[in-house]
Amino acid sequence: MTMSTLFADKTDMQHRLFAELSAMFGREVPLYDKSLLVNRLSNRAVCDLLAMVHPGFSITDEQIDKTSGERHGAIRIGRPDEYRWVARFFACFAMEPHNFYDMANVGSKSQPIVATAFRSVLNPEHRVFCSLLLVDSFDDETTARINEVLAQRRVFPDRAKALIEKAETCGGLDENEANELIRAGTDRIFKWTGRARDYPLFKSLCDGGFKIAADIACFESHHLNHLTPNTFCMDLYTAAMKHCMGLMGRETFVGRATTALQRLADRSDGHSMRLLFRHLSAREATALERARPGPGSIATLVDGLADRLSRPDLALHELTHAGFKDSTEGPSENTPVLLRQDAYRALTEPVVFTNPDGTTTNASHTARFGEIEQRGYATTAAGCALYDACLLAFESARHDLGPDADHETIERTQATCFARFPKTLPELVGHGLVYARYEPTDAGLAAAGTIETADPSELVRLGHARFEGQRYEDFLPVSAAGIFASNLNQYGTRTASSKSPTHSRGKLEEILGRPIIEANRVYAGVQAETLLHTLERLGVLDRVAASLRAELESAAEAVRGLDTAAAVG
Ligand code: OOG
Ligand code: NI
Repeated sequence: MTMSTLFADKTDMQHRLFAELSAMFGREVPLYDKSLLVNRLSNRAVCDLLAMVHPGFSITDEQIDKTSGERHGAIRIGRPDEYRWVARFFACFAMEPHNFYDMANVGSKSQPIVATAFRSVLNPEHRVFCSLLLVDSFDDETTARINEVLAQRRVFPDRAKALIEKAETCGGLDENEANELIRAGTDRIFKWTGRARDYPLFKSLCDGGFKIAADIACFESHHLNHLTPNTFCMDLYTAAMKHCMGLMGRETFVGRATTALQRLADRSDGHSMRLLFRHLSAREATALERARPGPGSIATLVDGLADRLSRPDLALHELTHAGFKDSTEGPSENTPVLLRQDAYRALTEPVVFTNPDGTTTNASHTARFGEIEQRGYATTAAGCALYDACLLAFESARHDLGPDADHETIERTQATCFARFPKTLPELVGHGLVYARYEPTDAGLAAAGTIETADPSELVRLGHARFEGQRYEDFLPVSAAGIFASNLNQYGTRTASSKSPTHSRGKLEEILGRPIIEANRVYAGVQAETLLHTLERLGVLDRVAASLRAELESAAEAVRGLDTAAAVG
Protein backbone atom coordinates (compact mmCIF):
# COMPACT_ATOMS: atom_id res chain seq x y z
CA MET A 1 0.00 0.00 0.00
CA THR A 2 1.39 3.37 -0.95
CA MET A 3 1.20 6.32 1.40
CA SER A 4 -1.28 8.16 -0.78
CA THR A 5 -4.00 5.52 -0.42
CA LEU A 6 -4.17 6.45 3.26
CA PHE A 7 -5.43 9.86 2.26
CA ALA A 8 -8.86 10.74 1.05
CA ASP A 9 -8.80 11.60 -2.67
CA LYS A 10 -8.86 15.38 -2.98
CA THR A 11 -11.12 15.52 -6.02
CA ASP A 12 -13.50 13.13 -4.36
CA MET A 13 -13.44 15.37 -1.26
CA GLN A 14 -14.26 18.29 -3.55
CA HIS A 15 -17.36 16.55 -4.93
CA ARG A 16 -18.48 15.76 -1.40
CA LEU A 17 -17.85 19.32 -0.21
CA PHE A 18 -19.99 20.78 -2.99
CA ALA A 19 -22.75 18.23 -2.57
CA GLU A 20 -22.85 19.14 1.14
CA LEU A 21 -22.73 22.86 0.43
CA SER A 22 -25.58 22.44 -2.02
CA ALA A 23 -27.62 20.56 0.57
CA MET A 24 -26.82 23.29 3.13
CA PHE A 25 -27.83 26.06 0.73
CA GLY A 26 -31.00 24.13 -0.13
CA ARG A 27 -31.98 24.03 3.55
CA GLU A 28 -31.20 27.73 3.94
CA VAL A 29 -32.97 28.89 0.77
CA PRO A 30 -36.10 26.92 -0.26
CA LEU A 31 -36.25 28.71 -3.64
CA TYR A 32 -32.75 27.42 -4.46
CA ASP A 33 -33.80 23.90 -3.59
CA LYS A 34 -36.81 24.17 -5.89
CA SER A 35 -34.71 25.67 -8.67
CA LEU A 36 -32.61 22.49 -8.61
CA LEU A 37 -35.77 20.47 -9.20
CA VAL A 38 -36.82 22.74 -12.06
CA ASN A 39 -33.35 22.29 -13.55
CA ARG A 40 -33.49 18.54 -13.19
CA LEU A 41 -36.87 18.40 -14.95
CA SER A 42 -35.65 20.68 -17.77
CA ASN A 43 -32.49 18.61 -18.12
CA ARG A 44 -34.52 15.39 -18.27
CA ALA A 45 -36.63 16.87 -21.09
CA VAL A 46 -33.43 17.88 -22.92
CA CYS A 47 -32.04 14.35 -22.55
CA ASP A 48 -35.29 12.76 -23.72
CA LEU A 49 -35.12 14.95 -26.81
CA LEU A 50 -31.45 14.15 -27.43
CA ALA A 51 -32.21 10.44 -27.15
CA MET A 52 -34.60 10.92 -30.11
CA VAL A 53 -32.12 13.04 -32.07
CA HIS A 54 -29.26 10.59 -31.46
CA PRO A 55 -30.59 7.02 -31.47
CA GLY A 56 -28.47 4.96 -29.11
CA PHE A 57 -27.83 7.84 -26.75
CA SER A 58 -29.31 7.38 -23.32
CA ILE A 59 -28.63 8.73 -19.90
CA THR A 60 -29.93 7.60 -16.52
CA ASP A 61 -31.37 9.97 -13.92
CA GLU A 62 -28.33 9.14 -11.82
CA GLN A 63 -25.96 10.25 -14.59
CA ILE A 64 -27.99 13.42 -15.10
CA ASP A 65 -27.66 14.19 -11.40
CA LYS A 66 -23.93 13.53 -11.53
CA THR A 67 -23.45 15.74 -14.59
CA SER A 68 -25.69 18.37 -12.98
CA GLY A 69 -23.79 18.22 -9.67
CA GLU A 70 -21.39 20.91 -10.85
CA ARG A 71 -21.55 24.11 -8.80
CA HIS A 72 -19.87 27.48 -8.54
CA GLY A 73 -20.21 29.52 -5.41
CA ALA A 74 -19.20 33.03 -4.46
CA ILE A 75 -17.91 34.36 -1.16
CA ARG A 76 -16.74 37.82 -0.17
CA ILE A 77 -14.00 38.33 2.36
CA GLY A 78 -12.86 41.24 4.46
CA ARG A 79 -9.43 40.48 5.90
CA PRO A 80 -6.27 39.33 4.10
CA ASP A 81 -5.58 36.67 6.75
CA GLU A 82 -9.09 35.26 6.23
CA TYR A 83 -8.44 35.24 2.49
CA ARG A 84 -5.29 33.19 2.95
CA TRP A 85 -7.09 30.66 5.17
CA VAL A 86 -9.72 30.24 2.46
CA ALA A 87 -6.98 29.56 -0.10
CA ARG A 88 -5.41 26.98 2.21
CA PHE A 89 -8.83 25.40 2.83
CA PHE A 90 -9.54 24.98 -0.89
CA ALA A 91 -6.04 23.62 -1.52
CA CYS A 92 -7.05 20.64 0.64
CA PHE A 93 -9.68 19.98 -2.06
CA ALA A 94 -7.22 20.33 -4.98
CA MET A 95 -8.55 23.79 -5.86
CA GLU A 96 -6.03 26.47 -6.77
CA PRO A 97 -6.54 30.17 -7.49
CA HIS A 98 -7.17 30.90 -11.18
CA ASN A 99 -7.08 34.36 -12.75
CA PHE A 100 -6.96 37.79 -11.17
CA TYR A 101 -10.20 39.74 -11.42
CA ASP A 102 -9.80 43.44 -10.74
CA MET A 103 -13.36 44.57 -10.13
CA ALA A 104 -12.18 48.02 -9.13
CA ASN A 105 -11.47 48.83 -12.79
CA VAL A 106 -14.45 47.72 -14.85
CA GLY A 107 -16.01 51.08 -15.56
CA SER A 108 -19.27 52.29 -14.07
CA LYS A 109 -20.03 48.96 -12.40
CA SER A 110 -16.74 48.95 -10.48
CA GLN A 111 -16.63 47.68 -6.92
CA PRO A 112 -13.78 47.99 -4.40
CA ILE A 113 -13.02 44.31 -4.91
CA VAL A 114 -10.25 42.13 -6.25
CA ALA A 115 -10.89 38.44 -6.71
CA THR A 116 -9.67 35.07 -7.86
CA ALA A 117 -11.49 31.78 -8.40
CA PHE A 118 -10.52 28.46 -6.81
CA ARG A 119 -10.85 25.39 -9.00
CA SER A 120 -9.03 22.27 -10.18
CA VAL A 121 -6.50 22.96 -12.92
CA LEU A 122 -7.82 20.33 -15.34
CA ASN A 123 -11.45 19.28 -15.88
CA PRO A 124 -12.80 21.30 -12.98
CA GLU A 125 -16.39 20.75 -11.95
CA HIS A 126 -16.67 23.17 -9.08
CA ARG A 127 -15.38 26.67 -8.48
CA VAL A 128 -15.61 29.45 -5.93
CA PHE A 129 -15.33 33.10 -6.92
CA CYS A 130 -13.61 34.65 -3.95
CA SER A 131 -13.62 38.43 -3.46
CA LEU A 132 -11.48 40.54 -1.17
CA LEU A 133 -12.76 43.93 -0.07
CA LEU A 134 -10.32 46.78 -0.61
CA VAL A 135 -10.92 48.23 2.82
CA ASP A 136 -8.82 51.32 2.11
CA SER A 137 -11.25 52.49 -0.57
CA PHE A 138 -13.31 54.49 1.87
CA ASP A 139 -12.79 57.65 3.83
CA ASP A 140 -10.49 57.22 6.84
CA GLU A 141 -13.28 57.05 9.40
CA THR A 142 -15.29 54.44 7.47
CA THR A 143 -12.16 52.38 6.86
CA ALA A 144 -11.35 52.45 10.57
CA ARG A 145 -14.87 51.33 11.52
CA ILE A 146 -14.84 48.51 8.96
CA ASN A 147 -11.46 47.33 10.20
CA GLU A 148 -12.63 47.41 13.78
CA VAL A 149 -15.70 45.26 13.18
CA LEU A 150 -13.77 42.89 10.92
CA ALA A 151 -11.08 42.42 13.57
CA GLN A 152 -13.63 40.95 15.98
CA ARG A 153 -14.65 37.90 13.99
CA ARG A 154 -13.16 34.45 13.86
CA VAL A 155 -14.56 32.57 10.90
CA PHE A 156 -12.22 29.56 10.86
CA PRO A 157 -12.57 27.30 13.92
CA ASP A 158 -9.26 26.17 15.46
CA ARG A 159 -9.99 22.57 14.54
CA ALA A 160 -10.38 23.47 10.86
CA LYS A 161 -7.08 25.34 10.96
CA ALA A 162 -5.38 22.34 12.57
CA LEU A 163 -6.78 20.02 9.87
CA ILE A 164 -5.60 22.32 7.11
CA GLU A 165 -2.13 22.48 8.66
CA LYS A 166 -2.08 18.72 8.94
CA ALA A 167 -3.07 18.30 5.28
CA GLU A 168 -0.27 20.67 4.30
CA THR A 169 2.40 18.91 6.37
CA CYS A 170 1.37 15.33 5.66
CA GLY A 171 0.08 15.74 2.12
CA GLY A 172 -3.55 14.90 2.83
CA LEU A 173 -6.25 13.92 5.31
CA ASP A 174 -7.76 10.57 6.16
CA GLU A 175 -11.47 9.97 5.53
CA ASN A 176 -12.61 11.03 8.99
CA GLU A 177 -10.55 14.19 8.95
CA ALA A 178 -11.77 14.97 5.44
CA ASN A 179 -15.38 14.68 6.64
CA GLU A 180 -14.59 16.91 9.59
CA LEU A 181 -13.13 19.60 7.36
CA ILE A 182 -16.14 19.42 5.04
CA ARG A 183 -18.42 19.77 8.05
CA ALA A 184 -16.47 22.83 9.24
CA GLY A 185 -17.29 24.31 5.83
CA THR A 186 -21.02 23.61 6.01
CA ASP A 187 -21.54 24.15 9.76
CA ARG A 188 -19.49 27.27 10.14
CA ILE A 189 -17.28 28.79 7.47
CA PHE A 190 -19.72 29.12 4.55
CA LYS A 191 -22.96 28.99 6.50
CA TRP A 192 -25.55 31.73 6.56
CA THR A 193 -26.36 32.41 10.20
CA GLY A 194 -28.85 35.25 9.96
CA ARG A 195 -26.77 37.05 12.58
CA ALA A 196 -24.63 40.10 12.06
CA ARG A 197 -22.82 42.80 14.01
CA ASP A 198 -23.21 46.53 14.44
CA TYR A 199 -26.45 47.69 12.83
CA PRO A 200 -25.49 51.40 12.99
CA LEU A 201 -22.38 50.64 10.92
CA PHE A 202 -24.36 48.39 8.55
CA LYS A 203 -26.93 51.13 8.02
CA SER A 204 -24.42 53.90 7.52
CA LEU A 205 -22.45 51.80 5.02
CA CYS A 206 -25.64 51.00 3.07
CA ASP A 207 -26.86 54.60 3.17
CA GLY A 208 -23.41 55.86 2.17
CA GLY A 209 -23.52 53.74 -1.01
CA PHE A 210 -21.09 51.14 0.35
CA LYS A 211 -23.45 48.14 0.36
CA ILE A 212 -20.69 45.80 -0.69
CA ALA A 213 -18.71 46.71 2.44
CA ALA A 214 -21.80 46.25 4.63
CA ASP A 215 -22.40 42.85 3.05
CA ILE A 216 -18.89 41.74 3.93
CA ALA A 217 -17.87 43.45 7.15
CA CYS A 218 -20.91 43.01 9.39
CA PHE A 219 -21.45 39.28 8.90
CA GLU A 220 -19.80 36.58 10.89
CA SER A 221 -19.09 33.94 8.26
CA HIS A 222 -17.99 33.75 4.63
CA HIS A 223 -21.56 32.81 3.71
CA LEU A 224 -22.13 31.73 0.11
CA ASN A 225 -24.06 34.47 -1.62
CA HIS A 226 -24.99 32.11 -4.45
CA LEU A 227 -24.32 28.54 -5.51
CA THR A 228 -24.81 28.14 -9.21
CA PRO A 229 -25.78 24.89 -10.91
CA ASN A 230 -25.27 24.13 -14.54
CA THR A 231 -28.10 23.69 -16.98
CA PHE A 232 -28.21 21.77 -20.28
CA CYS A 233 -30.47 24.40 -21.84
CA MET A 234 -30.50 27.94 -20.47
CA ASP A 235 -33.57 29.12 -22.37
CA LEU A 236 -35.65 26.12 -21.30
CA TYR A 237 -34.65 26.48 -17.65
CA THR A 238 -35.27 30.23 -17.42
CA ALA A 239 -38.68 29.87 -19.07
CA ALA A 240 -39.55 27.05 -16.67
CA MET A 241 -38.46 29.05 -13.62
CA LYS A 242 -40.35 32.15 -14.71
CA HIS A 243 -43.42 30.02 -15.33
CA CYS A 244 -43.23 28.44 -11.85
CA MET A 245 -42.54 31.80 -10.22
CA GLY A 246 -45.72 33.21 -11.74
CA LEU A 247 -43.86 35.54 -14.12
CA MET A 248 -44.84 33.78 -17.36
CA GLY A 249 -48.12 32.17 -18.40
CA ARG A 250 -48.38 28.63 -19.71
CA GLU A 251 -48.85 29.66 -23.31
CA THR A 252 -45.68 31.78 -23.39
CA PHE A 253 -43.81 29.05 -21.57
CA VAL A 254 -44.89 26.46 -24.13
CA GLY A 255 -43.80 28.76 -26.97
CA ARG A 256 -40.36 29.48 -25.46
CA ALA A 257 -39.76 25.85 -24.49
CA THR A 258 -40.72 24.64 -27.97
CA THR A 259 -38.33 27.11 -29.60
CA ALA A 260 -35.49 26.16 -27.24
CA LEU A 261 -35.91 22.43 -27.80
CA GLN A 262 -36.37 22.81 -31.56
CA ARG A 263 -33.10 24.75 -31.79
CA LEU A 264 -31.34 22.11 -29.73
CA ALA A 265 -32.67 19.34 -31.97
CA ASP A 266 -31.60 21.21 -35.11
CA ARG A 267 -28.07 21.89 -33.92
CA SER A 268 -27.07 18.93 -31.81
CA ASP A 269 -23.99 17.06 -33.00
CA GLY A 270 -21.11 15.09 -31.53
CA HIS A 271 -19.31 18.26 -30.44
CA SER A 272 -22.26 19.81 -28.63
CA MET A 273 -23.03 16.45 -27.01
CA ARG A 274 -19.46 16.20 -25.74
CA LEU A 275 -19.73 19.72 -24.35
CA LEU A 276 -22.88 18.78 -22.43
CA PHE A 277 -21.95 15.30 -21.28
CA ARG A 278 -18.50 14.83 -19.85
CA HIS A 279 -18.98 11.08 -19.44
CA LEU A 280 -19.23 10.63 -23.22
CA SER A 281 -15.79 10.15 -24.74
CA ALA A 282 -14.89 12.14 -27.85
CA ARG A 283 -14.94 8.84 -29.72
CA GLU A 284 -18.45 7.95 -28.54
CA ALA A 285 -19.69 11.45 -29.20
CA THR A 286 -18.43 11.47 -32.81
CA ALA A 287 -20.00 8.07 -33.42
CA LEU A 288 -23.50 9.29 -32.49
CA GLU A 289 -26.05 9.02 -35.26
CA ARG A 290 -28.63 11.63 -36.09
CA ALA A 291 -32.32 11.20 -36.64
CA ARG A 292 -35.31 13.52 -36.92
CA PRO A 293 -37.58 13.41 -33.89
CA GLY A 294 -41.05 12.34 -35.02
CA PRO A 295 -43.72 14.98 -35.64
CA GLY A 296 -45.26 16.21 -32.44
CA SER A 297 -42.56 14.74 -30.23
CA ILE A 298 -41.32 18.14 -29.05
CA ALA A 299 -44.90 19.23 -28.37
CA THR A 300 -45.45 16.11 -26.28
CA LEU A 301 -42.26 16.72 -24.30
CA VAL A 302 -43.15 20.35 -23.67
CA ASP A 303 -46.71 19.53 -22.60
CA GLY A 304 -45.44 16.88 -20.22
CA LEU A 305 -42.97 19.35 -18.73
CA ALA A 306 -45.60 22.10 -18.41
CA ASP A 307 -47.93 19.68 -16.61
CA ARG A 308 -45.17 18.65 -14.22
CA LEU A 309 -44.24 22.29 -13.50
CA SER A 310 -47.89 23.00 -12.64
CA ARG A 311 -47.93 20.53 -9.77
CA PRO A 312 -48.26 22.03 -6.26
CA ASP A 313 -44.66 21.23 -5.23
CA LEU A 314 -43.47 23.76 -7.85
CA ALA A 315 -45.90 26.56 -7.05
CA LEU A 316 -42.96 28.92 -6.58
CA HIS A 317 -45.26 31.90 -7.05
CA GLU A 318 -46.42 31.14 -3.51
CA LEU A 319 -42.91 31.72 -2.11
CA THR A 320 -41.80 35.27 -1.47
CA HIS A 321 -39.39 36.21 -4.22
CA ALA A 322 -38.00 39.28 -5.96
CA GLY A 323 -38.44 38.19 -9.57
CA PHE A 324 -35.99 37.17 -12.25
CA LYS A 325 -33.27 39.12 -14.08
CA ASP A 326 -34.51 40.76 -17.29
CA SER A 327 -32.09 39.05 -19.62
CA THR A 328 -29.40 36.40 -19.82
CA GLU A 329 -25.77 37.57 -19.65
CA GLY A 330 -23.24 36.33 -22.19
CA PRO A 331 -23.24 35.62 -25.93
CA SER A 332 -26.34 35.08 -28.09
CA GLU A 333 -27.96 31.71 -27.51
CA ASN A 334 -26.52 30.25 -30.73
CA THR A 335 -22.89 31.22 -30.03
CA PRO A 336 -21.40 28.39 -27.95
CA VAL A 337 -18.55 30.23 -26.24
CA LEU A 338 -17.68 31.31 -22.69
CA LEU A 339 -20.78 31.20 -20.55
CA ARG A 340 -24.38 32.31 -20.36
CA GLN A 341 -25.72 33.24 -16.93
CA ASP A 342 -29.06 34.27 -15.54
CA ALA A 343 -30.55 34.46 -12.04
CA TYR A 344 -33.54 34.98 -9.87
CA ARG A 345 -33.03 38.18 -7.93
CA ALA A 346 -31.69 38.41 -4.41
CA LEU A 347 -34.15 37.59 -1.65
CA THR A 348 -34.70 39.86 1.34
CA GLU A 349 -33.83 37.85 4.43
CA PRO A 350 -34.17 38.61 8.12
CA VAL A 351 -30.98 39.41 10.04
CA VAL A 352 -30.53 39.98 13.76
CA PHE A 353 -27.76 42.46 14.53
CA THR A 354 -25.86 42.60 17.79
CA ASN A 355 -24.81 46.18 18.39
CA PRO A 356 -21.67 47.49 20.11
CA ASP A 357 -23.80 48.63 23.07
CA GLY A 358 -25.15 45.10 23.56
CA THR A 359 -28.62 45.76 22.13
CA THR A 360 -30.01 43.80 19.20
CA THR A 361 -31.74 45.08 16.06
CA ASN A 362 -34.03 43.06 13.82
CA ALA A 363 -33.43 44.10 10.24
CA SER A 364 -33.01 42.50 6.82
CA HIS A 365 -30.42 42.07 4.11
CA THR A 366 -30.78 41.47 0.38
CA ALA A 367 -27.81 39.68 -1.11
CA ARG A 368 -28.37 36.00 -1.80
CA PHE A 369 -29.63 35.21 -5.26
CA GLY A 370 -30.12 32.21 -7.53
CA GLU A 371 -27.82 32.06 -10.49
CA ILE A 372 -27.78 29.42 -13.24
CA GLU A 373 -25.23 28.96 -16.02
CA GLN A 374 -24.40 27.11 -19.19
CA ARG A 375 -20.80 26.82 -20.30
CA GLY A 376 -19.39 26.98 -23.82
CA TYR A 377 -15.90 26.86 -25.30
CA ALA A 378 -12.88 28.74 -23.95
CA THR A 379 -11.92 31.59 -26.29
CA THR A 380 -8.40 32.45 -27.43
CA ALA A 381 -7.20 36.08 -27.31
CA ALA A 382 -8.70 36.54 -30.80
CA GLY A 383 -11.96 34.94 -29.64
CA CYS A 384 -12.09 37.20 -26.56
CA ALA A 385 -11.56 40.29 -28.70
CA LEU A 386 -14.35 39.25 -31.07
CA TYR A 387 -16.62 38.49 -28.11
CA ASP A 388 -15.96 41.92 -26.60
CA ALA A 389 -16.70 43.62 -29.92
CA CYS A 390 -19.99 41.71 -30.37
CA LEU A 391 -21.00 42.40 -26.77
CA LEU A 392 -20.27 46.09 -27.13
CA ALA A 393 -22.36 46.25 -30.31
CA PHE A 394 -25.22 44.49 -28.55
CA GLU A 395 -25.09 46.73 -25.49
CA SER A 396 -25.38 49.78 -27.66
CA ALA A 397 -28.15 48.29 -29.84
CA ARG A 398 -29.96 47.16 -26.69
CA HIS A 399 -29.79 50.67 -25.35
CA ASP A 400 -31.25 52.04 -28.59
CA LEU A 401 -34.18 49.62 -28.40
CA GLY A 402 -35.30 51.20 -25.15
CA PRO A 403 -36.75 49.60 -22.05
CA ASP A 404 -39.99 48.36 -23.61
CA ALA A 405 -38.54 46.11 -26.31
CA ASP A 406 -40.02 42.61 -26.29
CA HIS A 407 -38.15 39.35 -25.85
CA GLU A 408 -38.19 38.40 -29.56
CA THR A 409 -36.84 41.79 -30.66
CA ILE A 410 -34.03 41.71 -28.10
CA GLU A 411 -33.11 38.15 -29.00
CA ARG A 412 -33.05 38.99 -32.72
CA THR A 413 -30.92 42.08 -32.08
CA GLN A 414 -28.47 40.06 -30.02
CA ALA A 415 -28.25 37.38 -32.71
CA THR A 416 -27.51 40.08 -35.29
CA CYS A 417 -24.74 41.57 -33.15
CA PHE A 418 -23.18 38.13 -32.69
CA ALA A 419 -23.69 37.06 -36.31
CA ARG A 420 -19.97 37.58 -37.00
CA PHE A 421 -19.12 34.93 -34.43
CA PRO A 422 -18.94 31.43 -35.98
CA LYS A 423 -21.40 28.94 -34.51
CA THR A 424 -19.87 25.50 -35.01
CA LEU A 425 -16.79 24.04 -33.35
CA PRO A 426 -14.91 23.27 -36.60
CA GLU A 427 -15.33 26.91 -37.67
CA LEU A 428 -14.44 28.24 -34.22
CA VAL A 429 -11.27 26.14 -34.09
CA GLY A 430 -10.48 26.79 -37.76
CA HIS A 431 -10.54 30.53 -37.16
CA GLY A 432 -8.42 30.19 -34.01
CA LEU A 433 -11.19 31.60 -31.82
CA VAL A 434 -11.47 28.78 -29.27
CA TYR A 435 -8.99 26.37 -27.72
CA ALA A 436 -9.04 22.75 -28.85
CA ARG A 437 -7.62 19.48 -27.67
CA TYR A 438 -6.31 16.98 -30.22
CA GLU A 439 -5.87 13.24 -30.44
CA PRO A 440 -4.95 10.78 -33.19
CA THR A 441 -7.65 8.48 -34.57
CA ASP A 442 -7.19 4.72 -34.98
CA ALA A 443 -7.09 5.22 -38.74
CA GLY A 444 -4.40 7.87 -38.28
CA LEU A 445 -2.30 5.61 -36.09
CA ALA A 446 -2.61 2.81 -38.65
CA ALA A 447 -1.44 5.20 -41.36
CA ALA A 448 1.48 6.59 -39.32
CA GLY A 449 4.63 6.61 -41.42
CA THR A 450 2.74 7.28 -44.64
CA ILE A 451 1.12 10.58 -43.69
CA GLU A 452 2.38 13.58 -45.62
CA THR A 453 1.06 16.57 -43.78
CA ALA A 454 1.44 18.03 -40.32
CA ASP A 455 -1.29 20.62 -40.78
CA PRO A 456 -3.85 20.03 -38.01
CA SER A 457 -6.94 20.87 -40.06
CA GLU A 458 -5.68 18.73 -42.95
CA LEU A 459 -5.05 15.83 -40.55
CA VAL A 460 -8.57 16.18 -39.24
CA ARG A 461 -10.02 16.39 -42.76
CA LEU A 462 -8.17 13.20 -43.74
CA GLY A 463 -9.51 11.42 -40.65
CA HIS A 464 -6.07 10.97 -39.05
CA ALA A 465 -6.81 13.20 -36.05
CA ARG A 466 -9.83 14.52 -34.21
CA PHE A 467 -10.30 17.44 -31.91
CA GLU A 468 -12.71 18.63 -29.32
CA GLY A 469 -13.27 22.08 -27.88
CA GLN A 470 -12.01 22.99 -24.44
CA ARG A 471 -14.76 24.12 -22.13
CA TYR A 472 -14.52 27.56 -20.54
CA GLU A 473 -13.97 27.02 -16.82
CA ASP A 474 -13.62 30.59 -15.57
CA PHE A 475 -15.63 33.77 -15.03
CA LEU A 476 -16.42 36.91 -17.01
CA PRO A 477 -15.44 40.18 -15.33
CA VAL A 478 -18.28 42.12 -16.97
CA SER A 479 -20.87 39.53 -16.03
CA ALA A 480 -19.49 39.35 -12.48
CA ALA A 481 -19.64 43.14 -12.13
CA GLY A 482 -23.25 43.02 -13.29
CA ILE A 483 -23.98 40.40 -10.66
CA PHE A 484 -22.55 42.51 -7.86
CA ALA A 485 -24.52 45.49 -9.14
CA SER A 486 -27.85 43.70 -9.51
CA ASN A 487 -27.88 41.73 -6.30
CA LEU A 488 -26.65 44.60 -4.16
CA ASN A 489 -29.18 46.73 -5.96
CA GLN A 490 -26.44 49.27 -6.37
CA TYR A 491 -24.83 50.11 -9.66
CA GLY A 492 -21.17 50.26 -8.71
CA THR A 493 -19.61 51.75 -5.61
CA ARG A 494 -17.93 55.13 -5.74
CA THR A 495 -14.72 55.05 -3.86
CA ALA A 496 -14.22 57.86 -1.39
CA SER A 497 -10.58 57.69 -0.60
CA SER A 498 -7.86 60.07 -1.66
CA LYS A 499 -5.58 57.05 -1.85
CA SER A 500 -7.57 55.29 -4.58
CA PRO A 501 -6.07 51.91 -3.74
CA THR A 502 -5.43 49.22 -6.26
CA HIS A 503 -4.32 45.71 -5.65
CA SER A 504 -2.03 44.11 -8.16
CA ARG A 505 -2.04 40.44 -9.00
CA GLY A 506 1.29 40.21 -7.18
CA LYS A 507 -0.17 41.69 -4.03
CA LEU A 508 -3.06 39.21 -4.10
CA GLU A 509 -0.61 36.34 -4.60
CA GLU A 510 1.27 37.54 -1.55
CA ILE A 511 -1.96 37.48 0.45
CA LEU A 512 -2.85 34.03 -0.90
CA GLY A 513 0.64 32.68 -0.27
CA ARG A 514 0.52 30.88 -3.63
CA PRO A 515 0.74 31.77 -7.31
CA ILE A 516 -2.40 32.61 -9.25
CA ILE A 517 -2.69 30.35 -12.29
CA GLU A 518 -3.31 32.12 -15.58
CA ALA A 519 -6.14 30.03 -17.04
CA ASN A 520 -5.42 30.99 -20.66
CA ARG A 521 -1.91 29.63 -20.38
CA VAL A 522 -3.37 26.28 -19.35
CA TYR A 523 -5.94 26.21 -22.17
CA ALA A 524 -3.18 27.12 -24.66
CA GLY A 525 -0.84 24.61 -23.02
CA VAL A 526 -3.33 21.77 -23.34
CA GLN A 527 -3.90 22.62 -26.99
CA ALA A 528 -0.16 22.72 -27.74
CA GLU A 529 0.67 19.62 -25.72
CA THR A 530 -2.09 17.46 -27.23
CA LEU A 531 -1.22 18.69 -30.72
CA LEU A 532 2.48 17.86 -30.27
CA HIS A 533 1.56 14.46 -28.91
CA THR A 534 -0.80 13.81 -31.82
CA LEU A 535 1.76 14.88 -34.43
CA GLU A 536 4.36 12.68 -32.83
CA ARG A 537 2.14 9.60 -32.75
CA LEU A 538 1.16 10.17 -36.36
CA GLY A 539 4.86 10.31 -37.23
CA VAL A 540 4.74 13.83 -38.69
CA LEU A 541 6.39 15.90 -35.98
CA ASP A 542 9.51 16.26 -38.15
CA ARG A 543 7.44 18.02 -40.77
CA VAL A 544 6.63 20.88 -38.42
CA ALA A 545 8.68 24.04 -39.02
CA ALA A 546 11.26 24.56 -36.29
CA SER A 547 9.86 27.92 -35.24
CA LEU A 548 6.30 26.60 -34.93
CA ARG A 549 7.53 23.59 -33.03
CA ALA A 550 9.44 25.78 -30.60
CA GLU A 551 6.31 27.85 -30.11
CA LEU A 552 4.24 24.75 -29.35
CA GLU A 553 6.88 23.37 -26.99
CA SER A 554 7.00 26.63 -25.11
CA ALA A 555 3.20 26.84 -24.79
CA ALA A 556 3.12 23.21 -23.64
CA GLU A 557 5.51 24.12 -20.79
CA ALA A 558 2.53 25.55 -18.90
CA VAL A 559 1.03 22.08 -18.48
CA ARG A 560 4.19 20.00 -18.05
CA GLY A 561 3.73 17.63 -15.16
CA LEU A 562 -0.05 17.75 -15.46
CA ASP A 563 -1.94 14.75 -16.74
CA THR A 564 -3.33 16.33 -19.90
CA ALA A 565 -3.84 12.91 -21.48
CA ALA A 566 -6.49 12.22 -18.86
CA ALA A 567 -8.38 15.15 -20.25
CA VAL A 568 -8.74 13.52 -23.66
CA GLY A 569 -11.85 11.32 -23.86
C1 OOG B 1 -19.41 37.22 -7.22
C2 OOG B 1 -19.87 37.47 -8.61
C3 OOG B 1 -19.09 36.62 -9.60
C4 OOG B 1 -20.06 35.13 -11.43
O1 OOG B 1 -20.77 34.15 -11.73
O2 OOG B 1 -19.60 35.89 -12.28
C5 OOG B 1 -19.79 35.38 -10.00
C6 OOG B 1 -20.26 37.84 -6.15
O3 OOG B 1 -21.40 38.28 -6.39
O4 OOG B 1 -19.76 37.85 -5.01
O5 OOG B 1 -20.15 34.55 -9.22
NI1 NI C 1 -21.79 33.43 -10.06
